[in-house]
Amino acid sequence: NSNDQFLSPKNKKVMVIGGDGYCGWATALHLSKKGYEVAVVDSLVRRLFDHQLGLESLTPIVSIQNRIKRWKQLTGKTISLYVGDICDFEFLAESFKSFEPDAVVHFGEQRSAPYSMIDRSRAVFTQQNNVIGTLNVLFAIKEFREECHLVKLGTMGEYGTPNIDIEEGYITITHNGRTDTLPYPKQAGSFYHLSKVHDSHNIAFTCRAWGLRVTDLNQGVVYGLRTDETEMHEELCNRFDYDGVFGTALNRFCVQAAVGHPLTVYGKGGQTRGYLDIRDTVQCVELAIANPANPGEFRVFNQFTEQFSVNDLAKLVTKAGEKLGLEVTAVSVPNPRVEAEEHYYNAKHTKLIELGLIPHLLSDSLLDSVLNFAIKYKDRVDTAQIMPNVSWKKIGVKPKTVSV
Ligand code: NAD
Ligand code: USQ
Repeated sequence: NSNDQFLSPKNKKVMVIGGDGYCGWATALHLSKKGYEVAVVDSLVRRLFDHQLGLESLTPIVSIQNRIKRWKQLTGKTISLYVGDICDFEFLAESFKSFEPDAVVHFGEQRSAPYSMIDRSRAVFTQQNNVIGTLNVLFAIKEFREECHLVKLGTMGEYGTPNIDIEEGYITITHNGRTDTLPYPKQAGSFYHLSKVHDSHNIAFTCRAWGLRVTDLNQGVVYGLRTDETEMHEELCNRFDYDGVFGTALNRFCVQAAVGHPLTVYGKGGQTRGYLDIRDTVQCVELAIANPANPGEFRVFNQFTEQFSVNDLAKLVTKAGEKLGLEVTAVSVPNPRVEAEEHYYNAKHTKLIELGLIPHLLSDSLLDSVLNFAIKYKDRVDTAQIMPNVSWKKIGVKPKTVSV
């Protein structure tokens, strides 16, 4: 295997920024299990958002310190922890100098589109946190670890929903008789999604100007809960968001079905996106690390395995729910977002498959297991958090506080 030299995780130190979050925690454990030396860097700001908005993960989650202790006790493996904000360059620089990463996986951003559309201050926070945080990571790599491979989480939402096929990062265009391969046009649909576009531009520039090596993973919507590692112990359990701000479509629908809430289809429900199982998120990141980009290369992968419309998801969850004896209904709620509700969507996603990704496709058994999980924890569901309450059109400068 020509990849053998990369696939050996020996002496490979991976810094997982955002390693206390949904994708980051599962990835940190997976890489640790595979023999990488892992450090989690996280400001824990996500736990603060939950407190501020009065939200809670469906699943109970213990502190990051106790998560890491439990992992050590079960596997003998050490995960280092750096608690701090990557927008604080001094903190980030110290973490780099102390850990000396060979690869950095960057999940550490404010990742909710609705959160970024609550009010002006949340919009500004999102772009400041995400864009400055990523810029700091780029500077830290240049200054302290020039060979380090950055694996950056982007989003499929950077492309929007154009009326032509979506390519992986770049498109070859012939214009007035001349041909060039250019970054694929970006038409993001929220201040959050736009922060990822801004990141991509800054990253592309630093690959060109400084020769950094970066892989941008334009990830679709993630669903699911368990990975081989998080299911080893209840204290390793991942977070699972179902509320109108942080919950994502399929995960929300499973919880709604479990508590007998009508499935919240926004508008016409023809909104189509790429989706993937969280077990594939961890697999994709591992593949990207094991096969690094070349110096100066800004490599872009579309990271999802299947496309669904919101209506497709509602149908699948209704069918799966019926099998478990649940009566599932769907309603069309006025769309709080500004987005196309019926549109063409065909996005390429072959590069990770070429590297060896074996997808876990959305199956009846997976839906059964996520639904059963939702049923298990249904007493923890705060049904008041289910309906969306952030409007793309009504966002204003007045700070929005949450009233009880
Ligand atoms: P999450 O909110 O669960 O986790 C993000 C983590 O980053 C949190 O633990 C948070 O405390 C930390 N963080 C945020 N800002 C930070 C900062 N300035 N310094 C240090 N730590 C910081 O989100 P997630 O769902 O795990 O998403 C992780 C990444 O993957 C994000 O970049 C997101 O945009 C991307 N992504 C997620 C999905 C999805 O469906 N969940 C889909 C596509 C892309
Ligand atoms: N939707 C509904 N009903 C719901 C929730 C969502 O119809 O109850 C619709 C939305 O209007 C949207 C689609 O489902 O058209 C997806 O929404 P989502 O909330 O599941 O996902 P999104 O806001 O796009 O954001 C999530 C993650 C984000 C990531 C993105 C990947 O929160 O971090 O970047 O998925 S992507 O969508 O490919 O850009």
